[in-house]
Amino acid sequence: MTEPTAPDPADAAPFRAGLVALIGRPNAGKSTLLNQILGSKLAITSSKPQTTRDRVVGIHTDAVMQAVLLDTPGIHKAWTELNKAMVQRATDAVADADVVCWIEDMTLLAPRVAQGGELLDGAADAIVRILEQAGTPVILVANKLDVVPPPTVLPVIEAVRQRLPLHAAVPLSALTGDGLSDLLAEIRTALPVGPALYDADTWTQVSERFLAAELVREKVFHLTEQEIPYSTAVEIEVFDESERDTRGLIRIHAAVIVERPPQKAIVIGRGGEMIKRIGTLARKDLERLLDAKVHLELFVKVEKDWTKTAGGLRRVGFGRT
Ligand SMILES: Nc1nc2c(ncn2[C@@H]2O[C@H](COP(=O)(O)OP(=O)(O)OP(=O)(O)O)[C@@H](O)[C@H]2O)c(=O)[nH]1
Ligand SMILES: [Mg+2]
Repeated sequence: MTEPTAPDPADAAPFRAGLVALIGRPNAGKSTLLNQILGSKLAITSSKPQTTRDRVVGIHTDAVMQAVLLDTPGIHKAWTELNKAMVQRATDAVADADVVCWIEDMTLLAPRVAQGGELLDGAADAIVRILEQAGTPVILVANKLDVVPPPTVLPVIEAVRQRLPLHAAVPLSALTGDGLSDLLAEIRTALPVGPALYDADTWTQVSERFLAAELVREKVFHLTEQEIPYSTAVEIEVFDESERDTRGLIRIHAAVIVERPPQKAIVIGRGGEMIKRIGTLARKDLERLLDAKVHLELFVKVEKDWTKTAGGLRRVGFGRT
């Protein structure tokens, strides 16, 4: 006869680790959710769609799991080479992941219940097809619950369940963090049992150079209109840390790349006013993030029609993170 033994807490909660892809339509709140989970600003966000262009990796580690989170560009109909590359990034992330969080914007879908129309639109349908093909377990994240009455969300979740088997559905607000602990608990149950993939204090895989370029690009998204944000890339040409230890100073030179000369004039602004605002805001964020003083020099250059060809994407450094 075997003696009963006290349950080992480690058995009750075996450590789990794996890859979690955050996918969804543009503007759904994927990057906001990543930042909320990490408790730090890693991914740039804006009220304009198609802000994220490449995948951004953030790592959440707690006592019971390590979730390696992949933020991805929004899934949309893609015409230019840049847009095709963006959607491909998201599709690849789904294939690589142990679990997918499909972030949906309830401010878009929930009002359709009252209108009696189709709950799932073409964008949701495109996402369902990608998920079906990959066969990765899916958690539906019904986002922006701070501004949508919770009862209106249930029919949307039901409609999704009828199209696609779900591991779980979690209503939350990525902006306020309300509901986040439920999501983390569901993510954990979908991850394989296994050891951490990264040190517990590693929180991202992206380089400081990439973060610097992204923060400058975010300010262009916030401060310019129409096609300008979508025609802009940022390349870091100098990232000089030689005085980081002695004076706490980092010198950064970045090129803001646009597609056509009139766009260059707009990004520079009258008397250089626009590029100055972009630089000032980006420098403040960078100093916080890098915990150093930052000397940021920006200049604007034209790389004709860079979004439209594969060669153009390479010339602006797209995909080098
Ligand atoms: N009210 C509210 N707004 C949110 C919430 N989550 C995100 N937003 C806003 O939605 C907008 C888009 O957020 P992002 O996180 O940039 O969206 P994304 O899905 O990463 O967008 P792309 O990178 O363009 O695909 C921003 O203005 C956010 O502040 C939320 O829970 N509530
Ligand atoms: Mg994003």
